[in-house]
Amino acid sequence: MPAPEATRVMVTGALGQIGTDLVEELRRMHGNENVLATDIRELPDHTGVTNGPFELLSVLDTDAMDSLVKEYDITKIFHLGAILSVTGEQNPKLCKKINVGGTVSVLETAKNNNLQVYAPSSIAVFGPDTPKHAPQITPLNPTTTYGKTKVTGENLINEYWKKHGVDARGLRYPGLISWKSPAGGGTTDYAVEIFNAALNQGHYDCFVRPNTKLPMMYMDDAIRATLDLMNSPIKKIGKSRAGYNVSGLSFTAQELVDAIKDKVDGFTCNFIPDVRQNYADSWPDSVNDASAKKDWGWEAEYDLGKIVDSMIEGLSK
Ligand code: AKB
Repeated sequence: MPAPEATRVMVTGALGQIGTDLVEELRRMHGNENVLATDIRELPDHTGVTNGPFELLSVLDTDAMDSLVKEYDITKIFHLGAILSVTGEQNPKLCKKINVGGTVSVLETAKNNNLQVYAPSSIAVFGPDTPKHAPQITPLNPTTTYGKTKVTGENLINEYWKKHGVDARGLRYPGLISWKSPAGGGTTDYAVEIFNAALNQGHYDCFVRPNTKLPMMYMDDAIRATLDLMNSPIKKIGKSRAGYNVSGLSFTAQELVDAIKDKVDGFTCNFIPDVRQNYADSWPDSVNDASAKKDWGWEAEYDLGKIVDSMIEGLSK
């Protein structure tokens, strides 16, 4: 029997919040030299991503992407390079260009080189008409430009799968909470910033109202969900391949503040909602992830108490 093909992975947007954690885990699984980290930004000295190959890459440069895939003999791409909701509302043209153009680049490269692709979606695909406990299948009418680009991304994945047989998959990520790399440009960033502020200043000005409730997930769960989805046999991947709902937990901003106050003496928080409140209000409180559970066995592990302990421990290192 021929030896199974080695897995060699390319990650776009590798220096971002998800990329930093995902590259570390992929390198642990496949060996440092088999995971090519790429980003539009120069590699700083102080990141874990320095322990293996790194190349500068714009996700819009399909030719350069194709060359790197051939040079490093890549078998799958994790496409994390994207503009998030807040930056997307500030610069809608750039958001459409990077998010839609980048996904097309990756899918074209995958089609031409027979690669598997992971391209994440988001809870931002939902809009104000979505039930507050968001079903897997429901009309997608987001109000943010970012959300619209994520709907387009899901449609592109389905199109490349049906027309060209490209095995592309995605999750609708909730707000992600992690300590290794800062979040940036997103609405759910308050759930990360608050920990840094609590430990460094003892105070946080939160930009959403205390009763704002959103779907959230700890990064360790998100990385596990990503890899479980990608490693599942193709026969287990159903109609939701482009954007599986995955639930972690849901909490209000006030519940998060209270949980941190229990662990950080003297922590205070003011609520000063700004325009980001509108984006949060357009998203559901929680998601129904029955399809992910049924198709490939998804189950979250982190509750709020475990997240708070883990964030405080990680940031205190
Ligand atoms: C954002 O807030 O823009 C992202 C997301 C929910 O996709 N974290």
